Amino acid sequence: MKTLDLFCAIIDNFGDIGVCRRLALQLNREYGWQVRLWVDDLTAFARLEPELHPQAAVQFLKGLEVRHWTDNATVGIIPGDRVIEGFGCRLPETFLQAMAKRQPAPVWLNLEYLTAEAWALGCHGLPSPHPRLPLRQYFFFPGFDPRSGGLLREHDLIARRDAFQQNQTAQASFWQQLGFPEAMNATRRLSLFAYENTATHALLQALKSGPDPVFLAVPEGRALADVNHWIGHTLKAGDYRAEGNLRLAVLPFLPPEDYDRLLWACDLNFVRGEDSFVRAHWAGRPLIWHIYPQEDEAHRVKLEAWLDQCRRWLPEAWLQRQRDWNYGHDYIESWQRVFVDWPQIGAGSRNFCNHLAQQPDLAARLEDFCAER
Ligand code: TRH
Repeated sequence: MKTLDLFCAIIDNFGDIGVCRRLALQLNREYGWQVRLWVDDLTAFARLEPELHPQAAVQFLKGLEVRHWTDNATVGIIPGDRVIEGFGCRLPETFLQAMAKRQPAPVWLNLEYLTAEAWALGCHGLPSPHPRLPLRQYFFFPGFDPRSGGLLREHDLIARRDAFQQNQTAQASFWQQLGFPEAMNATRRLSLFAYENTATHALLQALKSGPDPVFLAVPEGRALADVNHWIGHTLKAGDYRAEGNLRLAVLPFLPPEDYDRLLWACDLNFVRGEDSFVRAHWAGRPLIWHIYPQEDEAHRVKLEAWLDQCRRWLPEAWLQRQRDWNYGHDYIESWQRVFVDWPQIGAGSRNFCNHLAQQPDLAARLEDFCAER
């Protein structure tokens, strides 16, 4: 059995731990790796795993050994066969020295942020020697291309999604369990997970004055501030409001498995960052991506690189909606147009998902990559 030390520093939001947790679980469940997951902020982690004890230095959860990554926590630890540094989080010096002493040295990877940019393909898998120690680190770039590190996708995910999407009773009981059975009566269901955005008001206005009843689920969080501003009221989890043809419900932060079901149950998902963005692809339904804003507008290039991946499957007008959303353009008419173009956008999104699902997933590529070394 292979042993792994996976390190995650939580900068802000949930993406870093969302990805690291998912990867750790999959490597353990599907490849039998024995995983020690080091996380510096267990309180943030506990939002995704409510059973986690934020005060415990060491605990076992869902087959994983979870360690609170504090100063000196790694002193005296013998590193595993493999070490993954999540998103360049920088390993402690003592741990690096322990890695250098180990024979053979662990296969050491830096799991990078997802990007569809061409330069990442050139860097994926490249080694980088440590300046002082006899160690080399490999860059591992997730991506949409068969030559990249791939996308996280559990082996049974698509089958579970299909079973859910084909089962009206399961969907009805899901909405019932969330406290909003009326979602089933709407013509379309949407979810809105995003950062603050000046374009939100136009979206809400378009849904309100749209031709059919639309149900919009808004998980508690940053996007809710814009919704509250538009509605002129402070909504909280569990609240429900009807405005014209818009039916608006506020959800609590869901366990990740329920969040997947929410994506599967909706006809259009607004997602953000990295992990929800990837999960929305696997829903096989249209998605609008709010990319994580970066300094010097670097995210614009990253957004265009993803749009290049979509172009074969989706109409140009839909790609323009992605730009409008990210750049805060508030075009009510364009949202109304979306419902007219729906069949084309829906079929294109499903085809794009099927195309991606034919490729090996990230964990499978990681397993092969490590085994080769
Ligand atoms: O939270 P994010 O904005 O994370 C971001 C990005 O990952 C970005 O790349 C990174 O640099 C930055 O953080 C620091 O968005 P993301 O990546 O979608 O992560 C959200 C996680 O929360 C994801 O795993 C899905 C999960 N989630 C739930 O489990 N339940 C919920 O109800 C919701 C709304 C999300």
